[in-house]
Amino acid sequence: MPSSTPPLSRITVLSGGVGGARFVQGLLHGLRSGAVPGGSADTEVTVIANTADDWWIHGLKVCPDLDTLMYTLGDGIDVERGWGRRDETWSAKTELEAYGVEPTWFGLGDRDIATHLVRTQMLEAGFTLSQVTEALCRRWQPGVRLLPMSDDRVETHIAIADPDSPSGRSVVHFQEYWVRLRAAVPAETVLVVGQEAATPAPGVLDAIADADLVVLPPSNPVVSVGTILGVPGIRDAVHATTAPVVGLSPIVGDSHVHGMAAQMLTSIGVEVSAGAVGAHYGPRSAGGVLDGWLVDTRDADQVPGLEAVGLRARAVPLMMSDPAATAVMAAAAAELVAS
Ligand code: FO1
Repeated sequence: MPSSTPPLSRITVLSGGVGGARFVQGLLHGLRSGAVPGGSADTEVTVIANTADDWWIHGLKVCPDLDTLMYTLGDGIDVERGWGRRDETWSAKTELEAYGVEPTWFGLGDRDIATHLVRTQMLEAGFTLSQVTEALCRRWQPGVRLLPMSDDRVETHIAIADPDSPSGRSVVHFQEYWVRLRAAVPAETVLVVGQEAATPAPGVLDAIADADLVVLPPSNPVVSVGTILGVPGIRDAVHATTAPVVGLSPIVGDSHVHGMAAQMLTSIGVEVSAGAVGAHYGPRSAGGVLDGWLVDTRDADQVPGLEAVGLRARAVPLMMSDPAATAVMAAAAAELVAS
């Protein structure tokens, strides 16, 4: 490790669900194995999670990205699905269907329901989402400090063309767009309800200001990282932090690796390419939030264009096939902005 490598005592990651969770898992693997220059097993990792996917369903508050991070890092996740619990059963879901209770297209597993019952009871008792998350993590021990982006209610809704509606459009909750519609229809507009009135959760702004490194993992740049940055005060904090800020492209080639980043980028008029997402986040020298941007080796031709707009850029393999491969990505991200 070159002696010039600054120590990484505190790393802060702004994360969505599946992609972000896989990245953080690899980052922790890299820190523990000494693969991340300047980092170690003692490095404190704070994850600021997107909560705009959250949804009240069957009277329960479901927080998909918080739970995917908590279950993945706490080793309770169903790896195939990328959400919900391993060894899950679906008796409650089957009974709800027998009662004809909608939506039947969104399934809560029996084990997962316990998490939502605890969370809903605590919220109704007056605890904040931050306090609930801290309590749930006492069981799961994710190995990071897991913070919701805000304790206020923020929910992403999607406007879609709807020939059956008099206005020709209808608005659906993000979960309906993603789960029932499978993001198969164009998203005309992304509406993040409650975002303007939201405030960063306790500890969020300090975690950004006090970090030695801030990372934007390969989560959805619009409805995951974008919704976190959109909480008033957070984008400014990332722009202003003394820590270097580095991101990893969720787009490889001409599409996303997982999820629906392509549809979301198109809906906000951003080209679906690794370079365009880096430019969308923008270099801090031009008012953006990034110092460095990693693209996949297949997009190496986009590195010069990124450097031309003021970003440090490098092409490395970005397939998070396992924690060891992801650890190499995390190390490359730290190295890119270390000097
Ligand atoms: N995704 C699905 O495709 N089908 C489901 O029935 C479903 C249920 C579900 C329940 C709890 C939870 O935390 C996540 C769930 N998800 C489901 C995934 C969820 O839509 C995504 O994890 C995020 O919202 C998008 O990143």
